[in-house]
Amino acid sequence: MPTKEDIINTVKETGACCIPDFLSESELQEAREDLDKACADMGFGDQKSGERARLDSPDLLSYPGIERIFNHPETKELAAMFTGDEDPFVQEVVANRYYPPFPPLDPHMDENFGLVPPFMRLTWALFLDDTTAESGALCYVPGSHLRNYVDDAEADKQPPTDDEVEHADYVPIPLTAGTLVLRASDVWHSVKPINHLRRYLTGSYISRTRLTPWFKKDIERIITERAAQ
Ligand SMILES: O=C(O)CCC(=O)C(=O)O
Repeated sequence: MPTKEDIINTVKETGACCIPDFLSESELQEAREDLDKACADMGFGDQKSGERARLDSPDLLSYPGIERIFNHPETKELAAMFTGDEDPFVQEVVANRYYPPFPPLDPHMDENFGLVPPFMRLTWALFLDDTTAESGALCYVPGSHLRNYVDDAEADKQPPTDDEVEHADYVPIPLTAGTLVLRASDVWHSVKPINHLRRYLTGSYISRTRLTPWFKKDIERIITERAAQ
């Protein structure tokens, strides 16, 4: 059983780490039921094959089976260890439901070169369905997040090229339902073609104390929007 320190070291070194069986069977079932309710309530009641429902709203927290996962003490503790911030900010509150068949997601990164200082932001995803290496696996390039950090010791470090990101060696992460995947938010990733129902909840935690001006503004915007809801 890896310790929390082992888990965080793995995320820092490789960009990702899986924690299987993060939820009990009953928690998993409640999360699935609540995600289906949220999809119906938020306009995806008649989702069709080949469509992706992406819900991006703090309203998801009003569903107890979903809220439990976003406020899970262990994820919070891991995020605090990763960011070095006692109380990192919950930046994203998102749920996804893909109805198969759905095409692969091309290799990409969520954060451009230099946007995120090292280990400032942790993304987690709690998967509600099994994925295999052939169907629906999230893939990543171990160590690629390190390419995205500006490094004072390497003044002429260049951003990765589109070609590098497209042709890197992507490793699939097959997993069972109930697995939590932690990833450095800027690790390069892609998704294999999806041939089965694929649902997950995902969020990100960002350090409050090491924010760059861009993120400071973005977080002020999120706080204002949430207060108005
Ligand atoms: O569905 C996933 O696992 C990843 C989705 C993704 O990379 C994206 O929406 O940018």
